[in-house]
Amino acid sequence: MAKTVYVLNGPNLNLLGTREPEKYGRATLADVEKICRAAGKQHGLDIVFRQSNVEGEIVNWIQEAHAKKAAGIVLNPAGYTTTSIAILDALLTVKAPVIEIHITNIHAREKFRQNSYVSKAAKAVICGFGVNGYALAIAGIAGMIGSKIGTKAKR
Ligand code: CA2
Repeated sequence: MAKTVYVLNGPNLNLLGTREPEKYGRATLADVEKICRAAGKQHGLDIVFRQSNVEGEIVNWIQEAHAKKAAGIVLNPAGYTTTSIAILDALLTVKAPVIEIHITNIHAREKFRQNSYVSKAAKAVICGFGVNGYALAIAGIAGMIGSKIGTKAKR
């Protein structure tokens, strides 16, 4: 049976593609889901793809991913990146690799976007590749867990 990667998206990402295309591009969240499913297929991984504007719902999904023994979590915490100790605490219980992703290069933006709590629990961080960063994150997990065409890496 294929292993599952949870791709979780934080607040306002449901509006992706509707404003600030110069920063975030024109892809919608539905396009991002397609990118993730294609990357999952390529690496023999099932994808659970979700978005919420509610912090506790994201915490619940992280707990669900852990309980269901997901192979990894790709998380764009969006506005919760720099505020949510609840999300950090949930991630700290997860044994599988957590990849933090941002569409934009948060380090080239305002200072307040740069101090990520999520990074403290993340195995890796991807930012600045636009929405293709999601495919890179899934490929990264495939490599870490030695899935299908991924190369097994030491943890
Ligand atoms: O670059 C990223 O992926 C961010 O996580 C996006 C967040 C921002 O708060 C982070 O600092 C960086 C913003 C999410 C909302 O994004 C929208 C983009 C376009 C249209 C509507 C919402």
